Amino acid sequence: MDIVVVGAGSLGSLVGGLLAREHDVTLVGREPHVGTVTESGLSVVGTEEFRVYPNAQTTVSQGADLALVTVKAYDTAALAADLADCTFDACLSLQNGMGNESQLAAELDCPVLAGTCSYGARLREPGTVAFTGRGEVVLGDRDGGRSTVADEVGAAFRAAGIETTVATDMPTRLWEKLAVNAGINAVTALARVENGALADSPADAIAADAARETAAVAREQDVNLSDERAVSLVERVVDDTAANHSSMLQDVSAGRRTEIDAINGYVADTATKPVPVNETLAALVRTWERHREQ
Ligand code: KPL
Repeated sequence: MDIVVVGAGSLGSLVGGLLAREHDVTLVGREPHVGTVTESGLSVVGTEEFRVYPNAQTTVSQGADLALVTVKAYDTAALAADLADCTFDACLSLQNGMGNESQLAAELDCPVLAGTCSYGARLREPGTVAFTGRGEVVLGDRDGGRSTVADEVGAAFRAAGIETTVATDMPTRLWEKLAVNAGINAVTALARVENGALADSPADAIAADAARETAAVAREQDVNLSDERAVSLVERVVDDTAANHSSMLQDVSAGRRTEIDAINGYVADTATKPVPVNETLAALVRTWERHREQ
């Protein structure tokens, strides 16, 4: 399969690198990462170690069988407009936050699949991505139900050795993933700790409360997500990705904008009842973001 990975940051580089073992992959990212990959290949270190030689470029200039989107949620709308000029057979969003798929589908003339990914990754230096935790990719039709395209993309991921489930209940899965990110990302970013530090820590109750509030908002949207399931998913991901720096911690450490608006901010904005833990986490991270800009 011919795959363009748009957003070769930590996760995009890891998933793109794994896919490149089996498929023709083009990574679209920023310099100096792109230049280093072009010159010396992409080195994956940690949980599995290997080097692959995908194409790498800074803009999307061609179509492909699959556009795999891993950009930050706040870049989705602009990217969707850029992708509209290329022809893809399918598009898969493996991004944090809600609403990415509908923004892509509004511009693209191909099926847009929804996906979640709990693999842990960190861009260590240009050309090198650390594989910090084996997780799972779950993908499927964004509105739920069976889809041949999702089966084909799932088979392509599995052929590359990526743990992949094709699901028929993606709307629920996206809320589950939102609960995990709402519980883990802001807390680890504010405390400046890796995911595993949340286990049995003074902050694990904050993470659990953020996940419970997210489950309550999901139920307001007619999504069947219990408090218990939301909390147990947070605990499982904390365990599975213990050595990982969450994407928000990576953003804060690098002085970059975060995805707070699409995670705790989204929960707070969508809730019809108070969600004080998500509101507090969103306010703290937004305060950091504003301070960083001054
Ligand atoms: O999605 C993640 C993220 O960091 O954004 C988790 C699953 C929490 C892994 O770190």
